[in-house]
Amino acid sequence: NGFLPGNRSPPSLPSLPIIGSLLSLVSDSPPHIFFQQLQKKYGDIYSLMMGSHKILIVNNHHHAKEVLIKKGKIFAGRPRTVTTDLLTRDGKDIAFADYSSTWKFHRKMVHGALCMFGEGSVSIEKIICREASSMCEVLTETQNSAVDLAPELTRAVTNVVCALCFNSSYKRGDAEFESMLQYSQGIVDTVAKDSLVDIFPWLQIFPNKELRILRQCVSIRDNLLQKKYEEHKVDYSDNVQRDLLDALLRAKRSSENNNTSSHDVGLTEDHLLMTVGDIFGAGVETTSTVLKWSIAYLVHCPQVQRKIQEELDNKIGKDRHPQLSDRGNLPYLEATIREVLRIRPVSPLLIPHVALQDSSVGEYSVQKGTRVIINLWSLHHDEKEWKNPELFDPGRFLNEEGDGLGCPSASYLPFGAGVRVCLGEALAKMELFLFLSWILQRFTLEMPTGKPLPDLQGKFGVVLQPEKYKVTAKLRADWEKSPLMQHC
Ligand code: HEM
Ligand code: PLO
Repeated sequence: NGFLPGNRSPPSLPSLPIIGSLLSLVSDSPPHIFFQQLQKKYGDIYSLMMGSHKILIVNNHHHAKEVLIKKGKIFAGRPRTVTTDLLTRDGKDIAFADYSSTWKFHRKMVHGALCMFGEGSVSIEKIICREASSMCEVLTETQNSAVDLAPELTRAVTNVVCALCFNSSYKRGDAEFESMLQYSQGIVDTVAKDSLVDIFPWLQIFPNKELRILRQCVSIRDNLLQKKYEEHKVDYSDNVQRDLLDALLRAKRSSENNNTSSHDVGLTEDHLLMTVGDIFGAGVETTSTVLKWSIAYLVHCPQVQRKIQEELDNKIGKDRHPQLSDRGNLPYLEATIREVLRIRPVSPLLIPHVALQDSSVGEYSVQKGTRVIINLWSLHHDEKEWKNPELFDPGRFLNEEGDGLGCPSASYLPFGAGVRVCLGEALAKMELFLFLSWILQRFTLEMPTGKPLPDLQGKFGVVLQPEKYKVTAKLRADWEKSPLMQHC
């Protein structure tokens, strides 16, 4: 009967033969907003066809948690698409790789390598603070002029992940860094957008501008990764592990010494390059995007900025730098970071999941092979869960007394959850906390006179990025006198 879980089909959009319910033909809104709007007509959970693929769209947190956590393993697959196959040599990475023992192995290795930095002599905290300090120096130089902070924020974030992956860093104006910025933007603009080629792979035989850009950018990226790989092979030693690439090389060598074929465990050169490429790419694009959103909201809401600065002045003062151990003492800053991740999630549709066997979500049956899209945008803007969801209000993450953090809603999953949860969550949170606290302790960010406020809509892609904007960073009162300025 219709009341048992899992034996009814979900409501579905009418679909035309061959093209399915092709979205770009029916809506001007970006997909996360269009899928949210469709709830009014079809309910929280509905299905549609993209070409020949059946897609289930999930718009509420109960169903999202059933997919990601309760039935996490069943829904741990990833679809293969033309663009992600190009980026990852047919899914030899982590994020776009289907569920397999190789994927599991690489996830574990990366996790281990990231943990190593917690204990090592050069801790992640030291690396981040080094970059924060260098960023503040640059901001001091460009003081009071209208600047696009994006390149400097991105360089800081890149250098952190560069230290972790390759034990290297970039100076200002470095040609390799400039080329990385370019190819990476090209990839963000073209990959995993459910473009027509992903729906109709046969369209690849026609000239296609986006695909040409993607191929070009991927080839430049691959050269960079190959170069780092060759350099590491030359300097490799079993006794020292400098970074993630060394950890991967060690695993590869030890499997070869044990006479297991690197193909069996997925430790081919392709796998190593694609794994480190994922961490490098994710490390650069996600955190820098959140920093750009944070600053855009801070110049929109000067009262939020002032409150963070008051908290920093009271808890840290002007004689020392913020450090990770201050995190528990700065709830308003922490609440602000949480609110930015709510209102503008980096990855508003996560990465699509795939049902690895026949299953169900809520009362609806789901066939093996169905692609499941969790609309994080709907979860984070659900009016039943959040008061005025479009309002930027860090206060909603504080407890009733306003002196600590609270948990306003369970409809909040900025990093996903379950077996496919983000691998960089801890790293990203450390970076966001340290970079923002270092900047705001010293500077006030403002709109240059006469310039419009940053646009807050965002460009949809594999990450939701803000449009470019300029701000001025003004040194706060009394800062010239601070002993910290001497290091700067
Ligand atoms: C996956 C969010 C930073 C590495 C994801 C997913 C989300 C996410 C939503 C998809 C989960 C799913 O498909 O169910 C974020 C946010 C970040 C961030 C909001 C910054 C604030 C990072 C960083 C790294 C990273 C810094 C690298 C160190 C990854 C990887 C995956 C992933 C490798 C794929 C996991 C898998 O498929 O098994 N992230 N991420 N992320 N993230 Fe992050
Ligand atoms: C960003 C552009 C890089 O050049 C390549 C790259 C690798 C990993 C991707 C990342 C891009 C975008 C953000 C992704 C990340 C893996 C996990 C992360 C998709 C495409 C998120 C937020 O899910």
